[in-house]
Amino acid sequence: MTSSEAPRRRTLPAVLAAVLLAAAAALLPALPAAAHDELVSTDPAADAVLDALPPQITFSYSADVLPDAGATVVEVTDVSGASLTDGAPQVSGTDVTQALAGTASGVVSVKWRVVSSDGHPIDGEFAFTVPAAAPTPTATPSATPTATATPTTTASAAPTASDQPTAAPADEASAASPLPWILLAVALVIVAGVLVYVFASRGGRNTADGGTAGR
Ligand SMILES: [Cu+2]
Repeated sequence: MTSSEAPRRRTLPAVLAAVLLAAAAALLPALPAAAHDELVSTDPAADAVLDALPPQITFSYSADVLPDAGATVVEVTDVSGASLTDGAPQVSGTDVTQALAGTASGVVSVKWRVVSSDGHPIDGEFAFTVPAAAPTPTATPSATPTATATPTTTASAAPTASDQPTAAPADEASAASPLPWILLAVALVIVAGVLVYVFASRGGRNTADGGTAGR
């Protein structure tokens, strides 16, 4: 909002801008001559991944928001669109708190609207994620004996297996384990390459789109 207002104001003649400002000051005498407020942070933060639905969402703004009833609207919905809010949002100074109720898994969408201290409504939305309930751990985690299972012994261990009474589990483990590790290593290399590419390309044009910077 601030970013869309500033260029327009610059294009207007100075006299017209002064007249508009005077008219606005006359129409809104009680309000301080301030700029838009901005949403500074939220808890949980946007795109956060949580273990469970939090009991509440807190929005922190750059200035006091209008505490009038109905001025603040918060909608919190799960993937199916069901509302997760519990009661009305509470305004306290620069903070708005919305209690939540129910359970959710997946993406939780948050839409908010407040009236900032200069009388202008501002709004926005974000989302966070509540993963599906983790499956209950049924089996004990990998009860393989932690003997010295050197993978090289499997090739020549056929004739004299005197030191290994149970050779079958060791063979299965050593035969199954290398492939996932190789795939993981390849994936890590690919991810690292992509990250290097992204950061390198972003560094060249970071002034082009600073939209998320807040100005
Ligand atoms: Cu404003």
